[in-house]
Amino acid sequence: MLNTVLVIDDSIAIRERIIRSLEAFNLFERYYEAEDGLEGFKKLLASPVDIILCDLEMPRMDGFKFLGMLKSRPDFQDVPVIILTGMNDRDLKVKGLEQGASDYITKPFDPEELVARVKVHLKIKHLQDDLKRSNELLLELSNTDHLTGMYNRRYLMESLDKEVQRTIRKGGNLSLIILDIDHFKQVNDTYGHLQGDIVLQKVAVQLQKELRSYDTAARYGGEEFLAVLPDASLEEAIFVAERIRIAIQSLTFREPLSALSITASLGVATFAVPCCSTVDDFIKLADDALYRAKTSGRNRVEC
Ligand code: GH3
Ligand code: MG
Ligand code: MG
Ligand code: MG
Repeated sequence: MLNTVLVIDDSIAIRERIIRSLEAFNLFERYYEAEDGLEGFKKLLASPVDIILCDLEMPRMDGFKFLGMLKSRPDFQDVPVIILTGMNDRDLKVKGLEQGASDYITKPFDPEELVARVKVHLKIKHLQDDLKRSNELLLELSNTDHLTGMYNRRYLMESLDKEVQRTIRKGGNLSLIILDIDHFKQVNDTYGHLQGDIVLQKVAVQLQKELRSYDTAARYGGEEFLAVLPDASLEEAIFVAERIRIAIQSLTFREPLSALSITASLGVATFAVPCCSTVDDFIKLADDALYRAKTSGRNRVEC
């Protein structure tokens, strides 16, 4: 196992006894020691650990202050702390648990009990870590379009809503580009759906290349993409849209698509009260512009 532990106690003898007990069971790859809470916190900042064993009464920073500091930091909140208390410190044990300690060990301690308790809390810690990772992955998946790896509509709507609220509060520019590939059905009809997917992936990559790092692009629907451009005026957004249009028109493909060339129509809108006051109004504005681009010949930008 690759666990690491931090042992905080002002008594060198106790620290050594604890570490010797743990070493006998090969639970840890690395042991860190500190003589009080302050030194412990410094060590922790330099090297995060999987579990902490912490004395209560220590000079400078005692165990309670250490616990308070640790539990107020989101990055250390989940690290289990086992407090080391004297035989008759019932109130201290309770206070320690109330302040976020996971467990306590009574001094003088029994090595086997110490190891057994440490094992339990390491197991819980690792389950918690797994759960956190799964949640992060799930969140990422729920925001991602599977075909292109771009953000999906769900994420985009959330992020556009935030941008709209920010613009209403603070003013400034906010622009939107909707892109729809022209006659895409023909691509599928001619080359098949799988080749159509490859075209969508390539458009996605190209679109993201033409945007700035703080713009958000997403796959909005089948062959429709949307880009949110914070701090971009209508003129600037039209400029970007035109650049995207040319980049799409210039795309080349490998066999069996080497004869294919595609174009896209783009609608651009800028958020401005009172023309629009909600996300839906804003998208409708860009969508109307897209419709005009389609009806006036395709492969063009309208606003
Ligand atoms: P227009 O120029 O008016 O936009 O014509 P179009 O053919 O692009 O528009 P239409 O809405 O008629 O067709 C869109 C096509 O996009 C139909 C649908 O099968 C295809 N499509 C939607 N999602 C996907 C996908 O994930 N993969 C592939 N390969 N095709 C898709
Ligand atoms: Mg002490
Ligand atoms: Mg469409
Ligand atoms: Mg289309």
